[in-house]
Amino acid sequence: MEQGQWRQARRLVREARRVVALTGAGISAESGVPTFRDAGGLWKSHRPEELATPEALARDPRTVLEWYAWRRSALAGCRPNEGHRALARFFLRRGEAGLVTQNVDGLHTRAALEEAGEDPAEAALPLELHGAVGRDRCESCEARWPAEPLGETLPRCSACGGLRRPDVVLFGETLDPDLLDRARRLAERADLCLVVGTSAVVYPAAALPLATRGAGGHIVEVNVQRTALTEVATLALLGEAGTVLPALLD
Ligand code: BJW
Ligand code: ZN
Repeated sequence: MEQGQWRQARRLVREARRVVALTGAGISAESGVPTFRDAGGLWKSHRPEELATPEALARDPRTVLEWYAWRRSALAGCRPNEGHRALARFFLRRGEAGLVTQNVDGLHTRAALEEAGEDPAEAALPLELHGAVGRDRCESCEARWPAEPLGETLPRCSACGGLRRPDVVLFGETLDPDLLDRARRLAERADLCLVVGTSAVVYPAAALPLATRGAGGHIVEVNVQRTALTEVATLALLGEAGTVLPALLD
């Protein structure tokens, strides 16, 4: 990567009064979590565009729940990497909330807990726009539980009998309006939006960096390849998040 680009990126980080970061599956790739749309990504071998929809869940709940059970077991061996850690340290140090993620793997939260010790400032905890695969929720009421292994029969809500399902946002489902509101406000107020490891094609998350830019702020992208957002970014740093983020933020 060019020296000049690095200098400029570091200056943007140093001089920004408010920073927001939007992350996607790419930041967890180096932890061994498959991405969605790259070669070898989840989308290819498992057709999640068919599985990750409310229609699939209604039609064939067992298959969808088994797919998530497989995802959970694959995640069990994964740990946060240097990219998650660098972001956690950065926001802890600045004492401001700013981390927004599309990921459901919980690795940002684990990195924040590990970097901050016993009592992490709320600042470093991410807004998880698409939910968390480690939680279940009732399809019909507000009940939520830690995820449990799948048994012989479909899991049901003890309060209302509704289907117990992963607490994630499927295609065509709406995001939690409060979370989305908070993320939008962060993006609008930030003078720098750091966009890490996302193809930036899934809305409304993909619109957040544009909100920063629309309000006069900068976008700095970190990705191993160009994306839908590269054209409108002030800077695009090509490289792996686990290498680029510590160099940029520490
Ligand atoms: C690295 C790397 C390394 C690799 N270092 N980088 C407006 C316009 C058009 C359509 C819509 C719209 N508004 C809403 C829609 C419909 C839809 C949508 O956006 N569709 C588009 C695909 C066109 N959106 C929705 O349905 C959302 N709901 C909603 O808006 O409700 C209201 C509404 C409904 C319908 C119509 C209109 C309004 C909900 C979206 C929920 C997304 N859910 C999923 C699954 C979550 C649960 C699960 O995990 O199973 O979320 S889909 C999947 O995509 C997952 C991800 O969070 C999300 C984003 O993917 P991400 O993170 O970008 O991953 P990849 O694989 O795409 O990219 C990885 C990147 O990393 C690549 O660029 C690599 O190069 C890079 N990389 N290694 C750095 N080491
Ligand atoms: Zn219920």
